[in-house]
Amino acid sequence: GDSMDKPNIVTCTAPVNIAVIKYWGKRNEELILPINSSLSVTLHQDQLKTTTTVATSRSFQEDRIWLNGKEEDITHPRLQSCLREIRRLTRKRRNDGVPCLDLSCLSHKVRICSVNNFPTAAGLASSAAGFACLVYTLAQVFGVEGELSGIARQGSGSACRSMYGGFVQWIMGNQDDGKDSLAQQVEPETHWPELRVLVLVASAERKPVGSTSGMQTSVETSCLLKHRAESVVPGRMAEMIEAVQKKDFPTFAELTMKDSNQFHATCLDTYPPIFYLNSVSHQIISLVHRYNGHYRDTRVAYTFDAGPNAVIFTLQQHVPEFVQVLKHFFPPETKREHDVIFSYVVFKA
Ligand code: 2P0
Repeated sequence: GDSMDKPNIVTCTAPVNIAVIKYWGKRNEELILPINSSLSVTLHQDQLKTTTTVATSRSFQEDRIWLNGKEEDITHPRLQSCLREIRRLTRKRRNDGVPCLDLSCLSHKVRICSVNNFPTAAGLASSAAGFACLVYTLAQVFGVEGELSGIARQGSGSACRSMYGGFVQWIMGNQDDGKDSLAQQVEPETHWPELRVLVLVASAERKPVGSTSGMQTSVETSCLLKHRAESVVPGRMAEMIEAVQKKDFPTFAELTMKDSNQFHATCLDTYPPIFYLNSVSHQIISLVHRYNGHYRDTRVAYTFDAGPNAVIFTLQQHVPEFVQVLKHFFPPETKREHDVIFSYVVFKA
């Protein structure tokens, strides 16, 4: 066709984030508004990440999406929310007189291709990187800038935190319209260069209960979750932010482990109960406490999301020794039923 039919193509990547104060439970399902604030560490780019390419062209008849090479249903309500909100913002910016590259592209349909470099739905926060990347890439294509975490949040709650690097809080907000439920950087990625993140893959199988339905059941049935959201997390957020700002590893580590444990306790308090940890997860928890106890110092912390994989936080100087300890207790050649630890990967925060 003529030059007007040339597609406009943009590719971006977004990294996974690991929550140290966990998000679990919504007060509004449609807008994805949480019952508590949360805080996470965004991994370094080029580690665990999603890569998304968006193309727009006058010649495309409809919006379409492919995830890891397979075409998926574009009518998914959360996808539709993100597309609608980006197009709304584009229109609004343009009506405000902000110059743009191509006025005609607003009516254009999009084709989206997204790939993860890690297993999807194994509790490795694939939806967080995925929706963050989708929203960011769409914004690039349509030429919109500024606050986008409120849109990413409507794709998947935890995705709003992957819109920023470093240490990021998702402030729950208190408005009914969700306009104040946004992510905010607490410290940039350069803040704590000695911090390391190890991902221990305990199982790459798909998790039994998805986060969205799991947290819904927890909100309906767990009084521990209500207590946590109202009386524990507000104080813990303040302590965690202070620990991050001071680079106080023992406090950061202790809060991280306590918050992971309380999240999994709320899963057990859910009825019917939800089990995300397996025997390997429990062994890792014991090992970390024995290791720290040996030194009478909190040198290593664990955290677990909606799956059995452990994420370990430590400082650079302790990585070689702790990896040796892991190799000793979980030799790679050992065959275990379904919970084989098959990789230790060291990441920079
Ligand atoms: C977190 N998780 O803060 C917590 C810890 C899992 C355990 O955010 O329904 O996939 O899309 O908003 O974001 C997983 O929840 O759920 C999650 P939706 P999401 O990282």
